Amino acid sequence: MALRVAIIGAGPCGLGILRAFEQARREGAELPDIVCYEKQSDWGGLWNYTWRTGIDGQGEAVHGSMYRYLWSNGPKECLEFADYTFDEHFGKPIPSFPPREVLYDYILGRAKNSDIKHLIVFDSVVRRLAYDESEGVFLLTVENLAERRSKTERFDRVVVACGHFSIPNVPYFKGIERFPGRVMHAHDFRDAREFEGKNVLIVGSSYSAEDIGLQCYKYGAKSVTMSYRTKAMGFKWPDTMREVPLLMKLDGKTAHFKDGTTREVDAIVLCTGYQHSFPFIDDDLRLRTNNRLYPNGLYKGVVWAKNPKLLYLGMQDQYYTFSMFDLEAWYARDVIMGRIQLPPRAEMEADIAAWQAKEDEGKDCYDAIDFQTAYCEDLAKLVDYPDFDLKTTGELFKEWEHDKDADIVRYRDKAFRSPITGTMSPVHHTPWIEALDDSMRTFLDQPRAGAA
Ligand code: FAD
Ligand code: NA7
Repeated sequence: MALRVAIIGAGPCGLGILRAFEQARREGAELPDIVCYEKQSDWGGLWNYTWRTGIDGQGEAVHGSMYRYLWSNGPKECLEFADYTFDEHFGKPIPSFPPREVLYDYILGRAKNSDIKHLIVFDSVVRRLAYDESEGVFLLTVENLAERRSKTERFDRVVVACGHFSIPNVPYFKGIERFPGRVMHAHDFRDAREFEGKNVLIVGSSYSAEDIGLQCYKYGAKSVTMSYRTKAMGFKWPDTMREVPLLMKLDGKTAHFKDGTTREVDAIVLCTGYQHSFPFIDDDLRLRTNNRLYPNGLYKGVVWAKNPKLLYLGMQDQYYTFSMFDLEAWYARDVIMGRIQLPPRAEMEADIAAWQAKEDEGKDCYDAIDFQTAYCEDLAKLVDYPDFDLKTTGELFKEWEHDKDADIVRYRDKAFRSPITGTMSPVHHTPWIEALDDSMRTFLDQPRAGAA
């Protein structure tokens, strides 16, 4: 009897492994029985924008953390699918930093180009993942949200692709409960225009802080103060943006910082990261990790070493995204199909420890980029995902980091060459800071070079 495989989530990772199976099918392989459960009514994961916050239309926690006017925060040349290029999808070169809608269109373009949608059961949330030792199978309880009915099914293999940027980490700051203005986490941030004319306080010093801070600046905030715990981002911010040490307490509208300075603020956005929180997974199967490049307990960043019939995708902190998810998906597929044999558990655990020790040696973002490039290269050697030049991709990431250091407001105006197709991107027709309209139509309406 064919193996039964469940995939949880139809975001980029879930769609990646469905594509990997589809590729094997096209080449004549016999596939396991596959079903993908997706709690939302549509595919695309975080890229499927929602205006909702808090609870969704089905009474479930809103998955979406993306916001209006979100543009790719890294060059698209660093995330391109090696088996479905931007040129193939758009039929012409497009600029390097597309807005969300454009990347969503690209992700869906590949998905539609594959015969996979019939494998996805939408409006179906996985409520419990357990393992039955006696029979050696997983018990997966899924609730169909439209019918409000649950069922428990047996699966031989399970792939967890539910993402890890949806459950906010929300620290407490003294006095915040009496703050007379808007307080939200980045997960609930949707529209920067809400902060036009306001003095905004951002807590955090990573990607969300950087981008939401810039969004607020771009859409007219009066000032943006960014408070860091460990280290300032250190970019050359515009005059109305600045970084300060950690927020200590709030006294009415007055924010007090660790260096003794204060600032009057009208609104607070906590850009304090997300939790790898999977309450629906039983304790012995549940990934417990902080947001790092090599998560705990996952051999090759994918296989749950304690029970290798369980696989996780996309659980890393991410420089690489779609192409890394694909490499993981191809690897997971081959493990499931028995094309790759795994070593004994002790060997897998030693390998994880060695990678994590290497990660811990890293000093800065350049080391982190090299580390994730090496991780991708390690997977690429093991699978038949189309070859692409990971060294060059890593170098592009470093160039992008330098661009951000040079000008954090203008780094998105640069153009990169695709390591996959060799295509040089055009420079976008409007500098990002002036491009208030993020629609796909406007973005793609690129005058031809030399046109008046
Ligand atoms: P997700 O996209 O989160 O998809 C997971 C899917 O699983 C969802 O559809 C969800 O509904 C479903 N699901 C969850 N729980 C269950 C359950 N119990 N049962 C059934 N279904 C479930 N990456 C980039 O490359 N470029 C960017 O510019 C970029 N910007 C980002 C901005 C923000 C604000 C955030 C939060 C992330 C950003 N990312 C960006 C990174 C992003 O993590 C990846 O691009 C990608 O979306 C991760 O894919 P995923 O499939 O792992 O998870
Ligand atoms: P990250 O990258 O996990 O960063 C979380 C940030 O939050 C980081 O700067 C942390 O500071 C800070 N943090 C966490 N807890 C606290 C407390 N208690 N006080 C102050 N600051 C805190 O999450 P992001 O949301 O920025 O990025 C996640 C994804 O979203 C990313 O892939 C993007 O593409 C979009 P630390 O440095 O640990 O001191």
